Amino acid sequence: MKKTEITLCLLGVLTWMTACKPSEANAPQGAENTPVRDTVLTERIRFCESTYPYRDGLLVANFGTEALDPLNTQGKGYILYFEAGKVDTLLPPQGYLSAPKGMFIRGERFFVCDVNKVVEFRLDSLSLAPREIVLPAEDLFVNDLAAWGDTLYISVTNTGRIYRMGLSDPQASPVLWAQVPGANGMTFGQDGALYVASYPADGTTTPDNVVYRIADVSAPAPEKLFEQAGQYDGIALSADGKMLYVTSWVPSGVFAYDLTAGGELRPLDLGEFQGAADMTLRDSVLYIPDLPASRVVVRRL
Ligand SMILES: [Ca+2]
Repeated sequence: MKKTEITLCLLGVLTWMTACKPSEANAPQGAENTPVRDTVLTERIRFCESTYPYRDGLLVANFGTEALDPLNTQGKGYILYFEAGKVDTLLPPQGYLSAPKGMFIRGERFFVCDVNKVVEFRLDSLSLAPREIVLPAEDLFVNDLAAWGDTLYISVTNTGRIYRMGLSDPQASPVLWAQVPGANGMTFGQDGALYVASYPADGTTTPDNVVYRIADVSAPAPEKLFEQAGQYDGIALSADGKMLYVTSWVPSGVFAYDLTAGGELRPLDLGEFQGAADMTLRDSVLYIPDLPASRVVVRRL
């Protein structure tokens, strides 16, 4: 599929979702329908795909563009830092980022997924030009990052590829490691199993769009965790490793899955989302970016 076709497909889904969903302002206000009150971050946010814990606060990655285009190359992307009710700019728009997505920090190394590449900044010298780790041309939806030991894993949604790259060698290059349909959000369990959320880049959900578990990174064999298909994006595990949380665009919302008991996904009562993306779970608090709505919903579990 060509880049423009993928863009149009994704934006078609976004337009459809926006058109079909009641806005919050129009939602029924009866007592039984009163939405649960959460903290909602909006200040200086413009199309936020991703959140990441940093120091005592939260990083939020923004496209900064006029229109929502996850494959744009306008160079208006920027990273905000929220802490204790205040917002600062960690990385201003300087042309290095266009549609920043999944982030990862190891020491002073700060990695950000961006369209066809991973951009690596240094936290101790953020004004320096970053290193660009460019993936093959067909890998357009470079999406998320997760590490186990000294190995960084990089997901690509449209090709379903997961690359791995050594962190001990600062000049290492990504090597193809595994294939998971629609590979989007990733997180590691304490036992070293990798969980991968699947999102259909062409907008058409198939039975393959579930959450996968890769039990052994030394011999990757992705297995479906459950059968309930969706358009899954963000993924996180509870501190005790027993509960898995995923965001989904269609059906819309945030869902919990009990890894011990199995069974069905359970929707969390968080109100309406236009597109819940790369969330963070930290100290029993979920930070859920609503990408098209340019807001981050904060909910204590
Ligand atoms: Ca994502």
